[in-house]
Amino acid sequence: MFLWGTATASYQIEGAVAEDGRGVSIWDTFTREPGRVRDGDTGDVACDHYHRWPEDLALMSDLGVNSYRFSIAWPRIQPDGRGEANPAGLDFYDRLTDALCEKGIAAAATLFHWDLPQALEDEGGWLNRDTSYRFAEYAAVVADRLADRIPMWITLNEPFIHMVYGYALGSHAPGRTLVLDALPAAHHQLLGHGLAVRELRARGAGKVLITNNCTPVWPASADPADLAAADAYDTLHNRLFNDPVLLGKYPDLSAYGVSLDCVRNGDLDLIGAPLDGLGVNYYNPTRIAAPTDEGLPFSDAGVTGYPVTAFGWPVVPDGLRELLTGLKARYGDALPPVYITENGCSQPDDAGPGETVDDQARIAYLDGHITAVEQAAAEGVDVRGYYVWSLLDNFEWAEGYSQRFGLVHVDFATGTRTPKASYHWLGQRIARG
Ligand code: GBH
Repeated sequence: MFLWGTATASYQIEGAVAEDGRGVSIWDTFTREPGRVRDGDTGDVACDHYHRWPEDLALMSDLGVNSYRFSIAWPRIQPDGRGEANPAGLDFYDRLTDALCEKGIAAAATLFHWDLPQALEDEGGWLNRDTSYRFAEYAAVVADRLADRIPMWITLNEPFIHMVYGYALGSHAPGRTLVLDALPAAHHQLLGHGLAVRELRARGAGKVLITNNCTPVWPASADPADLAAADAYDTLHNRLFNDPVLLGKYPDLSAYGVSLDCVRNGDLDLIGAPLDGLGVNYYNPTRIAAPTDEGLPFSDAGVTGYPVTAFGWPVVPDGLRELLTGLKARYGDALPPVYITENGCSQPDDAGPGETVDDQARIAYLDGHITAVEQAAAEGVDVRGYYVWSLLDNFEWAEGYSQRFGLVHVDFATGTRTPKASYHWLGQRIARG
């Protein structure tokens, strides 16, 4: 059965950051530092999903999705990132899971969508190899409680973005600016993934995946310098995360003046353990040119000539077909079934009070990308699910509440949810199959 779903993430929707024993996450810290997030927004209340989740489940049930991708907040389970589980934290996800089962919506739980316990960041976060072991321990605690009822597990969300924005450029928590020295954060996340897979398997968890954000890389021209730069970008963005999990080895990075000397014997055996699927988040392609400064082996030339979302991201539905057929061409039989675990766009909230947001640009975006998935399937790619980012307007990281990705409008002053035109459109699209 093809999975139609909506996706969310804990810090972006839950709020209730100080309730029921939840510990502090790096995003609690980051959002309190002046100048980090637009308008000083925080996830303290967000969509208040922690209290309003029954309403959100009813919205999904009415929409007609058969799966829901959400993430579990590590600091709710282990407030300091280690040791004894906090029962109230586990209880929250237990209730949510039971309610999903009752509604016949298959849970797809992401274990890490960027809200690391601050106590672990204080010891180096993902730059510290110990965090990988802590992550596996956390995965085991969650699986002990929920593996019998959650059919799909996603270890990490977009380790590339977490490394680049969190550790290389500093625009996300924990706000470090290490540039290429951030690379250990890639390996330690992937090692954490591999160690967690072992714990999940030992507890009979159903399907186990990782979600990577992938982008087709377009060279800016046929100039050899642009081609080489595009290859470098493809290696660092896509292959650095897909090769180790699908092929059990890292791509050769020696040409880029970086090395992964934190890799130890046996790590890649863990990281390369077979998966039941690859989660792919797709937003847009990337156009790359030769480097313009000394720091990086490429520069971003920008995709032009397409419509853009409110965020300014180019809208290229065929890029998703290109990405999927490209993955099949590159990995062949080593590519497991693919699930599009995120796809969607931001659009301004242009409705007056009480009006339905008539988000025609979002409808066109979703329609085009769903068609691209169908085309990739017709070209031989085994795609088994499509999750819209996102169910609700939510806390959009460094952009705060200024970028709205929801199928459902959220009034952040009152918490009121109102389905947008795209919600109604998607319901009909799902019903059509
Ligand atoms: C996802 O990250 C996250 O998983 C999710 O939490 C988040 O809310 C959602 O996307 C929306 O942001 O080529 O300059 O136009 C997505 C990571 C990074 C993908 C920036 C698109 C486009 C930049 N994104 N990228 S550009």
